[in-house]
Amino acid sequence: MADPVNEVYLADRRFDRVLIANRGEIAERIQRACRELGLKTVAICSEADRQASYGKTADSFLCIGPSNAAGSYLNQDAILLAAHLIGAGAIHPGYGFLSENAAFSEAVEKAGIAFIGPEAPSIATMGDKIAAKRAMILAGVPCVPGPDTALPDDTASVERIAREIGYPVIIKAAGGGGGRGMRVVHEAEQLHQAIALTREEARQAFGSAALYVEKFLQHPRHIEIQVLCDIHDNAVWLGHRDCSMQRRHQKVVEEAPAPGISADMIGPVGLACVEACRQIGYRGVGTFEFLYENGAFYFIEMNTRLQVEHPVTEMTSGIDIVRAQIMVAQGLPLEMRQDEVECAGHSFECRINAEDPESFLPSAGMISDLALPEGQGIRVDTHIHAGYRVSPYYDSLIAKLIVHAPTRADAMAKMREALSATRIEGISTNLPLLRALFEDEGFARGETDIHYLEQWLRQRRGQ
Ligand code: MV4
Repeated sequence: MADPVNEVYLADRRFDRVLIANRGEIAERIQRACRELGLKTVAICSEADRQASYGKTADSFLCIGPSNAAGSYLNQDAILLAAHLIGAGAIHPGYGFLSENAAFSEAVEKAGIAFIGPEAPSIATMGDKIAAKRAMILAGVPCVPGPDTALPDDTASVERIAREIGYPVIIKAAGGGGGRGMRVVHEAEQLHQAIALTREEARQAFGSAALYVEKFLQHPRHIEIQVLCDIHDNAVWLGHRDCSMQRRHQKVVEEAPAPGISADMIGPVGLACVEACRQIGYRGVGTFEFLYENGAFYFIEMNTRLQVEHPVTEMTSGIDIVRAQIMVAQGLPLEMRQDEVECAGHSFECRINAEDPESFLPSAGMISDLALPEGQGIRVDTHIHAGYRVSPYYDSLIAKLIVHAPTRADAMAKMREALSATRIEGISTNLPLLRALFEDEGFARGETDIHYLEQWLRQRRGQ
């Protein structure tokens, strides 16, 4: 490397021991990537996870707090203390917990430890959905119609803005995201009450009363673009995913690529995402979330973390996203250029949850017996085993079943086979629901939108 400044920066960010500030399947996934890179691993746990197998395979294992996440996986001081005690040079936050906490990213880096994720200002910008939208408009990323500024207070201006956009509109909290703090408004008469209610919720839940308004899209699909950026101004996008199959903002099935979206349609959007990353000096992995309706893409949010559904993109792109994420955190340059990224075949992921298939209530308890599928094009990311006790303290995801095949129809057939070879005894899971979904003809035709699964569940209950 010719640039001496970069050389220093590179040396500064190198590390040989990674603390994984997470649990469950993703703790195991990150550990695998660390080992492949020759890095030592530090696992942490709460009291509920003392028996977890990710603790046994790590080089160090510390219990840092009680079962409730606030005292353990969200306890920044305890995690930093653990990192100092064991001499970890980096912290990987996984997803959820502290992964999108700007203050944590900053505290970690201030402590001389590499945060395996973006710098605090990038996280903060994307956490403020108005600032995120403004950054995207500046970079040429297509956004949902509506101002990139907070709603003013005066009634007349608000009414004019909504009228200009055209009803229905959606009121969203700047501090919200992931489905929290939003309200649809169908006519002017409902506008002021909706704003008052959403503002109050936003104040309570996010500590900020800032709101913004957009055109409400009634039947969109949810399509994501995965990006990967180093600190040397290189950025690539790794194709797209369709995550429309959700219930109450919890994704159930994801796939890559999004069916029926041609390279011509999405190519310019992917390039705009990469351009946005360069403009804001983004580091690490990220996901641009879009709504897609009537042939057009509309940015809604950017996730600044590794996502649950990253495997479908790994299967189609052949790129180990977690390995790349750790390498860019070390200051290393990306190993691939955009013209070397080639996506092939089709991948599905099913999220297997410990929950009642009718009521969706979490199902805790001991897994008495377990059979997982194997074979060509089949991947299972999980932390469970026979004798494992599913804890009521954390989210109900217990395994991700991922398949890859040449075509979407082949991948669906492989998923049907993989689901039928999966047996989890002792607790309830959503396996029956997933099996039925992969028999659904509308889904097979790729005729889904963000409401499809909820409508399908209602119809199924009606029968
Ligand atoms: C929208 C929308 C329709 N129009 N914005 C929900 C989660 C958050 N990320 C944004 N969300 C939505 N924003 C406009 N202008 C519909 C949703 C939405 C949704 C989006 C993605 C996946 C599932 C969803 C379920 C309900 C509503």
